[in-house]
Amino acid sequence: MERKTVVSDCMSCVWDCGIKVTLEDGKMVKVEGLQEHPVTKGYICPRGEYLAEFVYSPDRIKYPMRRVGNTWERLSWEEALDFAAEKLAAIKEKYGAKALAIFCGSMGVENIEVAGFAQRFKSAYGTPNLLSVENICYRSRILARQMTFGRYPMDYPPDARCIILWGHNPDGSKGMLADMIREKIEKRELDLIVIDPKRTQLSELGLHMAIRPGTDGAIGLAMLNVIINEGLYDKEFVEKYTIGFEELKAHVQQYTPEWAAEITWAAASDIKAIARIFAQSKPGCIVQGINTLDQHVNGLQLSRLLSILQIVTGNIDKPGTWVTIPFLRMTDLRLPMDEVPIGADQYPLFYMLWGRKSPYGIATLFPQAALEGKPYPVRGAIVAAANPAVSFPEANKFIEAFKSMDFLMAIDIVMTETAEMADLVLPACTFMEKDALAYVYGVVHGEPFAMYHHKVIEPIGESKPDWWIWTELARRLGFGDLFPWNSDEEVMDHLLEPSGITEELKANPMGVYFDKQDYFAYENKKINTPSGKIEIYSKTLEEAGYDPLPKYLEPAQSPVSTPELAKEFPVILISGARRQAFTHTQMRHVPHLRALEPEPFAEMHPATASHYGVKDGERIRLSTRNGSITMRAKEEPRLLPGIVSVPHGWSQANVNLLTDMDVRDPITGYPDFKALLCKIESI
Ligand SMILES: Nc1nc2c(c(=O)[nH]1)N[C@H]1C(S)=C(S)[C@@H](COP(=O)(O)OP(=O)(O)OC[C@H]3O[C@@H](n4cnc5c(=O)[nH]c(N)nc54)[C@H](O)[C@@H]3O)O[C@H]1N2
Ligand SMILES: Nc1nc2c(c(=O)[nH]1)N[C@H]1C(S)=C(S)[C@@H](COP(=O)(O)OP(=O)(O)OC[C@H]3O[C@@H](n4cnc5c(=O)[nH]c(N)nc54)[C@H](O)[C@@H]3O)O[C@H]1N2
Ligand code: SF4
Ligand SMILES: [Mo]
Repeated sequence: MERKTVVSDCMSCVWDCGIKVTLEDGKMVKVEGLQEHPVTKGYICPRGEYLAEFVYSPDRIKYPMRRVGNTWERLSWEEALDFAAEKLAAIKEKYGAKALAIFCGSMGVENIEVAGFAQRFKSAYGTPNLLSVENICYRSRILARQMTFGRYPMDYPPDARCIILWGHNPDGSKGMLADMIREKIEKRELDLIVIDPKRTQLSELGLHMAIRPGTDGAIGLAMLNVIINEGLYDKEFVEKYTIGFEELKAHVQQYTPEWAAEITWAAASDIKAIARIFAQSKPGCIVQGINTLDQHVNGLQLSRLLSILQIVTGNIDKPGTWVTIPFLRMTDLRLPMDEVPIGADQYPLFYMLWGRKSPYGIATLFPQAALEGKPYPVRGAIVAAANPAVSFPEANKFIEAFKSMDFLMAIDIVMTETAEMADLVLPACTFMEKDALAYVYGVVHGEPFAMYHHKVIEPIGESKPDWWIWTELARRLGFGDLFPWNSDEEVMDHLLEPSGITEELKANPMGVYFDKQDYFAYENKKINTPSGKIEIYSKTLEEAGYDPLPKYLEPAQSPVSTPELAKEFPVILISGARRQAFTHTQMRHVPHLRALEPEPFAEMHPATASHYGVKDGERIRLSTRNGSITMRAKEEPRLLPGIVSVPHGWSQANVNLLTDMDVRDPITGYPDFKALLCKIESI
C-alpha cells in the first residue's frame, strides 16, 4: 500500500482552512488541520475532519441525469450537454436571453472558478440575471463600507485591544477567530464585548449585552450619543478625514441611552459602559456578524452605523482596527453587459455605485418574474452550487417558481432539494477533485494571502469541474470562442495571470503572502468617495432617496411595529445561527456530521417554553403568516425570553418556509432572516 500526505485546503466553507490529507493508494483516508498554515494555523472543524466522508459519499451524483416523469434516466455527457444546449437555445429563441436566470450559491461565491464561469456564461448567453447569495449575504456590508470609505476596509482584529462581536458567534461560524479571542483573553490582552440576544459561550469571557433582535441600530446610535457627548471621539481623525460629523452630532442627540434601553431591552448603564470601553480601549475593532446585521430591513444602514462607530473613534487603518487589504490581482472572467438584471430599477444603489455596476440581480424578485412575468418573464433557470429551495427566503415561492420553469437544470455534487425538481442534473466534482484558487483570505480573514489548490484525487464517477461544464455548454451554444480553456491548469493560469505570482503560488502549496496590510492608507492614498473624504454623511444615499445618516428603524415585523400581527404571532424568530456541523443546506448526509447533530431544534428560554406549554425535547409547530414547520424544542437559558432561534438548512424543517421575501431592506433587497414574528404550539 502506498501512503502519502499532501498539503491542501478545505474549501467547504469560506474560511478555507489549510489541511493535511493522508492518502492510501490514492484514496483520502484522513484529514487534519495544517499547523504550518500561516492564516488558519492548524484550525479544523468537523466538516474538515470528515471531508473524506463528504467526498466519497454514496450520495454523490455520479453521472448526468434527465428527468423522465418521476424517475431519472442516465445520460452520457454528450447527450446531457446536447439536451441542455437545445433547451437553453429554445428559451432564448422563444422569450429572449433575459428569460434565463442563473443561481449561484455560497460555494459559488467562495470559489472563483464556479462563480467566475457562471458570470461569464451568463453574459455570453446574453442574460443579466445572475441571482446569487451575494444578494442575501455579505455584499451589503461591502457596499455600506464602500459608500462610506470609498473602499472596503476589513475588520482585522488580531492586534485589537477591544473587540465587539456584534451579532457574531465565531464558535459556530468561524472557529479560528474564537480560538484567537480565547488566547488573547487568556493573556489579558483583550476587552471583549458581545452584543447578541443569546449569551454565547464567548460572551462569558467579556461583557455581554443581550438585546432584542433587530434593535442593533438603537444600540449603535446611543453609543454614538455617549461617545460624542462625552468627548470620547477622535477629534483629529474626524477633522482630517471625514465629512458630516457636525450633522451626526446633531442627529444623535435624540438617541439617548435611556431611549435605547426601552427599545432594545438592554440597560442604559450597560450601553454607556460599552460605549466608553469601545472609545477608550484602543485599538478597537467591531467584528460584525457575517450576515446577521445584513439580514435586517435596515441592514445596509446598520453596516453604515458600525462603520461610523469605527470612524469617530479613529479606529481605522491602524493595526487592530479596520484595515485596507490589498487584493490579489486576477483576470476578471466577467464580460461587459448592457442589459440590467431584475431589480436594478428598484434597488439602484445595489446595482450601481458611482458608475460601478454590480453583476447581481435581486434574487428575491425571481419568483415574481417566474410566476407573474414581472418585470418580464423568466422561464429557464440554471442552479449551480446553490440550493435555493431551502436556503432562500419564503422557499415555497422559490419552489413554485422553479417548478414553473420551462427548463430547470442543476449543477451540483449531490441531489439537493432544488435539483430534485430539475429537468436535468449535471454532476460537478468537489474541490478535492480539481485545481482551484483560494483567494478570499483578504476579504474574509483580512490577510493578503492566496493559495493555489492542487487537485488531490480524480473526480468521482463521471463528475466534472464546473468550468468544464460551462465551457462545453458554451461551445454547443455557439460562443465557445469565449471559453478557450482545456484544463484546470489553463483556467487557473488565465485567472492568475495579472497576479504575476502564478509560479510562486503553484510551487508553494502552503500559500503565499503577496502583499501587506495597508496601514495608514488614508494618509497615503486618495479616498475614493465623491467628496474625497470618509463620508459619515452620505450624499449618495440622500440623492437616491435614503437616509444620509443611519436612523433607528424598528424591524418590519415586531411587537412594536406590527402589534396586530404580534397578537397572533407573539414570538420573535431568529433563523440561521450557524452550527459547526453543517454548511447551510449541505452535509446532512455525512454520517459523522449527522451524528453530531441528528435533527434540528428550536431554541427557546425555559420561560418561553413553559409559557407555551412546551417541554424540553417535545415536538412543536412553529408558524408565521407564511407557513408552518415542526421540530423539537430545546430549552436554552442562554437566549432571552420571547425569542426562538432556529437553524437554517434542514429540508425536513425548512425555516425558510416561515421567512418572508417581501420583508426586505429597501436599499439592497436583502431579506430579513433575523427578526420576524412567529408562534409556538405544542403538538
Ligand atoms: N433563514 C435563513 N436562510 C439563510 C441564511 C440564514 O441565516 N437564515 N443564511 C443565508 C446565507 S448567509 C447564505 S450564504 C445562503 C447559502 O445558500 P446556498 O449557497 O444555496 O446553500 P448551500 O447549502 O451552501 O448550497 C451550496 C450548494 O453547492 C453544492 N456544491 C458544493 N460544492 C460544489 C461544487 O464544487 N460545484 C457545484 N456545482 N456545486 C457544489 C452543494 O452540494 C450545495 O448544494 O443561505 C442563506 N439562507
Ligand atoms: N459552521 C458553519 N459556519 C459558517 C456557515 C455555515 O453554514 N456553517 N456559513 C458561513 C456563512 S455563508 C455566513 S454568512 C456566516 C454567518 O455568520 P454570522 O452572521 O456571523 O452568524 P453567527 O456567527 O452564527 O452568529 C449569529 C449570532 O447572531 C445572533 N443574532 C441573531 N439575530 C441578531 C440580531 O438581530 N442582533 C444581534 N446583535 N445578534 C443577533 C445569534 O443569536 C447568533 O449568536 O457563517 C459562515 N460560517
Ligand atoms: S468547513 Fe471547517 S475546516 Fe473546512 S474551511 Fe470551513 S471551517 Fe475550515
Ligand atoms: Mo452567507
